[in-house]
Amino acid sequence: MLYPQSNAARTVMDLSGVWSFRLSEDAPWKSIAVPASFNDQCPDPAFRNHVGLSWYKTRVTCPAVLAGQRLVLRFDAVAHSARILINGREAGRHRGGFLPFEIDVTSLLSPGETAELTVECDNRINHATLPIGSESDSSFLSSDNPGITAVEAGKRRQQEKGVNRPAFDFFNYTGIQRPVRLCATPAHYIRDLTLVPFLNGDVRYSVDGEGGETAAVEILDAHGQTVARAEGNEGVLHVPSPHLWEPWPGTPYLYTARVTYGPDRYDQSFGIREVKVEGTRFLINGKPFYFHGPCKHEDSPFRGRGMDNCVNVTDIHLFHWLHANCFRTSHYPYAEEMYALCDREGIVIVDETPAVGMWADEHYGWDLADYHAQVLRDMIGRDKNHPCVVVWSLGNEPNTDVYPDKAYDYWHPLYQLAHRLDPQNRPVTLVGCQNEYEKDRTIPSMDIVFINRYYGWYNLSGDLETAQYALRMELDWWEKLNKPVVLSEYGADTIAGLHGAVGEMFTEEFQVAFYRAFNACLDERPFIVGEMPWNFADFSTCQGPMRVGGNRKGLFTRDRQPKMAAHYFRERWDNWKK
Ligand code: GCB
Repeated sequence: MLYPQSNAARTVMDLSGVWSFRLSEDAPWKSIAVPASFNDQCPDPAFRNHVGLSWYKTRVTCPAVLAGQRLVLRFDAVAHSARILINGREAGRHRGGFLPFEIDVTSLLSPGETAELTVECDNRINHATLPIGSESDSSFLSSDNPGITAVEAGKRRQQEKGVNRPAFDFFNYTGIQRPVRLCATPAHYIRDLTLVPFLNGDVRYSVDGEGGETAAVEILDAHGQTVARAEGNEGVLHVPSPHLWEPWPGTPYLYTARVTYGPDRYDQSFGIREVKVEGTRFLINGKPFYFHGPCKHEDSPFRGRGMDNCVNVTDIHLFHWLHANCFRTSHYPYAEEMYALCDREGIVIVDETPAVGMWADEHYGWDLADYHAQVLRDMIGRDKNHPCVVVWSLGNEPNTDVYPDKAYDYWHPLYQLAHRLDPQNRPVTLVGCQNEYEKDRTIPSMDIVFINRYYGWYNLSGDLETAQYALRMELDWWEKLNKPVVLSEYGADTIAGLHGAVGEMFTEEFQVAFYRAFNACLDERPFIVGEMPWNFADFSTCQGPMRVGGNRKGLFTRDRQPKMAAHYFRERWDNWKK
């Protein structure tokens, strides 16, 4: 799906602002900022912990000058599902909280008039949503388990109250978390555009349009000079002496493909680069690439998971400060603005679906595969033209070792589908959790292996010498696979300002010692092509005995101040060469 654009042929009206909001149909309307998660905007546990439906309302005036145009409402993301009403009448629905959807409102919004727009959100998570949540599970109340303890009775009460536990370790922020726009295009319009660049300067393109027009495509260089031109809805353009898109510290050179399609026009920026796995190496433009950068979350004070360009830009400048070159969109596709920013800043992205929390053995029996395939289709469809995206991640830490064959039968078709869907055929991975890796068939079957490991933290806690012993033993096993391997998560919760000369768990000294111990093992092994500390910044989670005001594994605090480990990585990654 194309990102909204205002240009000579198209108009975009941003509907961001203060809307009205309520958590139940009989509650009074309150002010709410859009886009942002609603959870932290009001000092009320009912907002923070809300489970179920909620309603947003605003008024939209469609300018009279848009008469005769095709009009769509474009929602970049509403978590986790949405029903859209115009003047009280349902105009569309969408399932899933991290990808955009459009609703054609040409016949519902009259140019020159004002309409009421209502968005009904549902933030419940269960075994049929991505990410996964625990829905009412009354198995512990079954007749063969008559001895209900006080705790079990308490759990039953929680279910009656509608507590909805995430099966994942980040706060279930929800609402209209990304921009909403009214977009106008001519009636004959460009629906989609696909670009496949090659290092020799060839760019294969195809234009999907409505209206039977013939497309004309021009490629402009970074100065706006036309360097190639073609007619037809598909073909190959040639850019002479191409400048390549190189990840930081190289130059992330961007071209623009300018498409004219009858009355419509669209400018798509893109980069010329190639990505490939060869033996144990990961190559960008034929050169070995070493992933070094922390994983992220979309998470910041007040906004929750709300899209904010200021937060994104600050984070990417901090990535430069760290000399980092990548991140994974753990654990869901991020807002489109972030990918555009990384295209221009040369930061590489591993793009992940929201398939997280699939650790229960039974999930392979759930009817999730079709929906998961749809999410993968929508994510690749949205992000395929971004040069910064170099790997697709099918999901995070599913259970793949307890029923290895069932797991493989679930994930392998998705792996094949990702390859079929991606016109640039990027490498595909699935991020593996600490498990019985020798039994697992799925993670080793990926193009590039991503593994999350917490030796010395969740296990062998505090004993970094033994953690190294265990990690080395495991890496000996992965070495035999002859594939590139990335340590895609490793880290230790650290309370900023907590120090100790001996450096025990939770101190800033321990966090540094933990990373030193792991990195010493990674540095010994050429098949390790990446280190991705968990996490860039502290982030909000649901409450629990293992979380002190959220997950504290950040190199930075939640308000983006560096801990000692950030300084450690900044030094390690300066002029980084493995
Ligand atoms: C993991 C998960 C991540 C958690 C992290 C942790 O393996 O992938 O979502 O936040 O561990 O800190 O426990």
